[in-house]
Amino acid sequence: MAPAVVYGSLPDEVPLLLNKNGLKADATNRTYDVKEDYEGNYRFAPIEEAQVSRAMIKRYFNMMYERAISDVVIIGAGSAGLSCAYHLAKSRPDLKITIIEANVAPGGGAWLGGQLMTPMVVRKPADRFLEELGVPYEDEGPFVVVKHAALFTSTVLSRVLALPNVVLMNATAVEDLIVRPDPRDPAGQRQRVAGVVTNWTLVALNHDTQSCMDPNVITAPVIISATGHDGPMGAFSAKRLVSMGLLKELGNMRGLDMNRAEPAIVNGTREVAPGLIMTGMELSEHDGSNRMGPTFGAMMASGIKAAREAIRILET
Ligand code: 48N
Repeated sequence: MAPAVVYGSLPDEVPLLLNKNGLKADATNRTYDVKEDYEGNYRFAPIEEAQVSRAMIKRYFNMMYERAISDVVIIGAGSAGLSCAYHLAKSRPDLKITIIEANVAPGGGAWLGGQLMTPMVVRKPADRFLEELGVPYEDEGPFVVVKHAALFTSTVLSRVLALPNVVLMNATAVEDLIVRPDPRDPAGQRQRVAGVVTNWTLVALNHDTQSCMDPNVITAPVIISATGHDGPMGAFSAKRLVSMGLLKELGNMRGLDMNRAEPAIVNGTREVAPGLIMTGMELSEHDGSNRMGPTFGAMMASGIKAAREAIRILET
């Protein structure tokens, strides 16, 4: 039996290999004195506390280093942002897709249906996305009902996180946009969004209490903003476009009208500024379209359209 790790001596950096599931395997093939015993003698493999720190630090900061240059950044991991990430990552597995989510918990407003009730209504034909994800629902004719909104959100989130070309940085806020002269404009007059400025969310929310907490940056040729219409940072990019002079004024979301709101959001999903695509309810603030209330099909379809727009831009 190979010796267990002697307490107080960190094992050398173990070369990591990909195993059949794409997970990292301990290349030394050591065996440990472990026992899955629920009768009172459960034994774990030994560990040094610093090994846990190193396992996290190495992966997270390697990821930050590698994703400082991404192909697509998606701001916001709500139903639109996650639907976009799923469709984009599946369609273009070559793209490095980085999701920035301000909350610790991704998912945005899609953990519940309406008024804290749990069922989620999705109008046809957006039920096709539920089929693709394998989310069960009840068919009510013109719409379907997922028994709990969290069933959709947890499913799309898990599918997105399992895709090898997607990384999620949650508890991380986009607190500005990188803008530079658009290289596609021979006159050199047009501005292009070329990345995001980030900080830990708790830092971004506390700039008034501490100075000099400067941000980090991630550059990418395409940014997709899906920051919603409410919440502490809702409609972030739409508001920033106005304050930096790239948008004359906010359209401001109109009253509730499901039949007008959902097609307006999906059909209006587009590149609202060079390099910046907008999707989901943030678009209602940008354009002044109606809100739809507790029906989520437009978020899914808008996210898919945003992914298709990103591919179009990257391929031109
Ligand atoms: O769920 P949301 O808010 O936004 P969408 O557009 O994905 O879905 C909207 C949908 O839930 C509705 O509002 C429904 C359909 N109701 C309509 C109605 O009429 O009321 O997700 C946005 C995500 C959130 O998780 C935020 O935390 C995040 O974006 N976020 C940010 N993340 C990083 N940096 C930021 N600056 C930022 N701002 C928001």
